[in-house]
Amino acid sequence: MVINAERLWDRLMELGEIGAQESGGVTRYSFTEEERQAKSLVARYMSEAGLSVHEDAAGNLIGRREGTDPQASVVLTGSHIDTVPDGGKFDGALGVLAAIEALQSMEEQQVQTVHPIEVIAFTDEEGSRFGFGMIGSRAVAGTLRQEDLKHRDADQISIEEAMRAVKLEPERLHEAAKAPDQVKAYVELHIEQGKVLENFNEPVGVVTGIAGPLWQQFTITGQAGHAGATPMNIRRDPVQAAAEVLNFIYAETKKFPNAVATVGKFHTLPGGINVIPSQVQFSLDLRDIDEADRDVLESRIREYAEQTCLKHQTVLEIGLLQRVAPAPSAPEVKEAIVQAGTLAGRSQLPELVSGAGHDGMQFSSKWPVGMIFVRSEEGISHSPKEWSSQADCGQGTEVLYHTLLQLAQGDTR
Ligand code: HGY
Ligand code: MN
Ligand code: MN
Repeated sequence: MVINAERLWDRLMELGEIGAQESGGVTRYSFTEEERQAKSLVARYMSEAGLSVHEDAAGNLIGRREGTDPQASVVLTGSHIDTVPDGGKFDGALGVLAAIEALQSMEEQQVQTVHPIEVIAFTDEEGSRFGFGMIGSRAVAGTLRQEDLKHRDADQISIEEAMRAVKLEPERLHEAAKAPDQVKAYVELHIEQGKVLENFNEPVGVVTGIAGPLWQQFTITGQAGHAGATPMNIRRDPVQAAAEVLNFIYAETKKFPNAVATVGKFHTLPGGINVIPSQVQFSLDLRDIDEADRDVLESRIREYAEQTCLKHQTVLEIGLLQRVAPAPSAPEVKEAIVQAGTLAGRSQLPELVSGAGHDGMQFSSKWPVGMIFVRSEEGISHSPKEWSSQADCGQGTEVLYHTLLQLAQGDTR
């Protein structure tokens, strides 16, 4: 192996201890003490790999390895080290640590590349804290707007306030943006988070495209009342309306071959056992690799929800949290990954779509993007049970090493 799989594994396990939960899962939200500890550990790994390390105006942690041509555009790689609540040790973390491992191995083997290579731990990819994600990669893409920083967490702290609390200056966000001609390509290694590779009995795969997530907040307002004294036929019960809307969402989504719908948050107010709720709020995460299909599904859901809430004499509001377009992989990056697979001893890398969203989606309209997937055991992710084997992580990192060499026009002299 051209990379040190044991070193990578030890770092994965060490990073996984920061934000560890009793469940065995990991919770590391952006702009928190857990994230600060994780970033200083990863910065140490970057230094050990011989990289120059800095944090940009959006809080992205960046390790850079120079190439022989100081004028050459940069090859980007990396992922994120923030997590979902009670998530796993591999989602995001593997992509950052594998990239550091690949660059450290190049350094130890005195391999030179023409293009510089940067590994980035992007700020807040998940969106778990504020309901708005990919903050760091949007900043690098130059698409993060000041108004995006108004999203608030459960304690009503805005992204802007949270950034200032960790000494970031949101008014300087534009400094994190990279112009398209500054970047040659972006490649990310990530766990698959599904069962395709396991079904193929393959440790590593190449991604053909990333499904686009649409996140919405539904609020249905009715009339609070006495659970015992209010006959069913005069209630204006928002939960009854929501139940019919949810059933429609699941049934309608199944009519589209690649669409998925998830209601991850569901909250009733005032929340008394014997009180007909005055209001219900729920989130909708709607995804498809085909944007036209997602648009049709979105409008059917909206129409049905409007009719249903009217029928129940309740008031509907649908708030947009984030809308990310599906992102196709660039042929030249996909080809580099397939070639790298051959060099890593895996000549026929299986191809698959990413159902999960990733930072690379923010770049696909600006510079070539591609992804390498590592098998997830039982396809489980966003869970303490998330797991990939040391061997699979090593294999994936080997493919990343060769991919970076090809993209950065390195030679293994
Ligand atoms: O939600 C996602 O697809 C990713 O885990 N952020
Ligand atoms: Mn995730
Ligand atoms: Mn991820």
